[in-house]
Amino acid sequence: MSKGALALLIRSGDQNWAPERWRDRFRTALPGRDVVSIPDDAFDPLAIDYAAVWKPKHGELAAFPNLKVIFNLGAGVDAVLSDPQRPDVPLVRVAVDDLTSRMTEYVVMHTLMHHRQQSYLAGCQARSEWAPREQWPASAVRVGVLGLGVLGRHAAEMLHALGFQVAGWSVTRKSLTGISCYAGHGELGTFLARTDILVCLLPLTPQTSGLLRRELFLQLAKDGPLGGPVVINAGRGGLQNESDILDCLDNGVLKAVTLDVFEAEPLNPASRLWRHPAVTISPHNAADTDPDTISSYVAGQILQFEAGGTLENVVDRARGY
Ligand code: NDP
Ligand code: OXD
Repeated sequence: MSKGALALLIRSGDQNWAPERWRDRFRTALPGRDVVSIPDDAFDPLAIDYAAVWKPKHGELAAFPNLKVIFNLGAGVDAVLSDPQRPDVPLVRVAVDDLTSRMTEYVVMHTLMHHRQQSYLAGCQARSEWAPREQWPASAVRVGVLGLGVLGRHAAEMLHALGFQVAGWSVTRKSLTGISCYAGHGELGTFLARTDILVCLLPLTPQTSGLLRRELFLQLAKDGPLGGPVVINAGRGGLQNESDILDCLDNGVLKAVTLDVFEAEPLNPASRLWRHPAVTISPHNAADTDPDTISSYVAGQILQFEAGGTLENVVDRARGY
C-alpha cells in the first residue's frame, strides 16, 4: 500500500451509505490511489493520509498515526467532534450546491405543506369530502429560520422568493435582502414572537443542544393564520426534546411538526411520534449526500491540498461547526 491512501469509515446502515458504493466512487475520483473501506479491506495504518467518514466510532480515527485531513461526508460534524480521541488535524465538512438544493427542497416542501393545509386536505380526500377551507396567502405567514449558514440562508432566500415573511437567527448578524436578521440569544425571543413556522437548520453544539423545548415553543407567535405554531427540524435530533414536542402538540402549544432528525436514530417503532396525527416524519433524508458529487468534492480538495493549496470548509473546532 502506498502513502497518500484514503480510508473510508462509514458507520451507518442506511442504504445511501452502503460502503462499497462510496468506495467505488472514490476509486474513480482518485485514480491510482489506494482507497480502502474499513473494516472490510486490508490496510496499513501508516499509509493512511486521509479519512473520509460518516459517523465513525469513537477512537477509530486515532488508529492512523500519519493522518493529515479528515473529510466528513456530511455537513454536520457533531459525530466526529464528539470523539475525544479525534486526531488534531483539519476536519473538512460538506458544503456543496447539491446538498444545499436538496435541503431547500425539503424545507420549502414542508413549509408549503403546512401553509397550504395539506394534512387537512388529505383527510378530506380519505373521506371523499369536498370541504374547502379559507386559504391565506404566503405573505400572511411568518417563517423563522434558526441558522443562517450555507443551508439556512439558501432556504430563507427561497421562502422569501415565494412571498413568505422570512426572518433568520444566527450567532453573527447577517444582512440578507428581504430577510429580517436576528443575532444572538438576546434577540431570540423577539425572533420567536414573530414566527408562525419555525425551521431549524442549526448544527448540534453544546450551545444548541436541546434548544427546541417547551420553553422555546411557548415563545412562538400564537396569532398567525395556521392556528398555532409549526416546527420543522432538519438540523439534528439532539436539538429537540421529543417528550416536550409531544406534550406541546397534545396541549395546543404547537399545531404541528415535521421532523427529519431524532434524539436516537433510527426512531424507535414504539415512539408515539410515529402515530401522532400532527407529526410528519422523514428518516433523516432531508438532504442526502450524493456519492458522485461528494467523492469529486473530496478528491478535488485532496489534490488542491497536495499542490500546496488551502482546504475549504474547514470546521472551527472552538465553535463546534
Ligand atoms: P453552517 O455551519 O453553514 O451554518 C450554521 C448556522 O447556524 C450559522 O448561521 C451559525 O451562525 C448558526 N449557529 C450555530 N450555532 C448557533 C447558536 N448557538 N446560536 C445561533 N446560531 C447559531 O451549517 P449548514 O448550514 O451547512 O448546516 C447546518 C446543519 O444542518 C448541519 O450542522 C447539520 O446538523 C444539518 N444537516 C442536516 C441534514 C439532513 O439531511 N437532515 C443534511 C445536512 C445538514 P453564524 O453564521 O453566525 O456562525
Ligand atoms: C449531514 C446530514 O450533516 O446528512 O450532511 O445530516
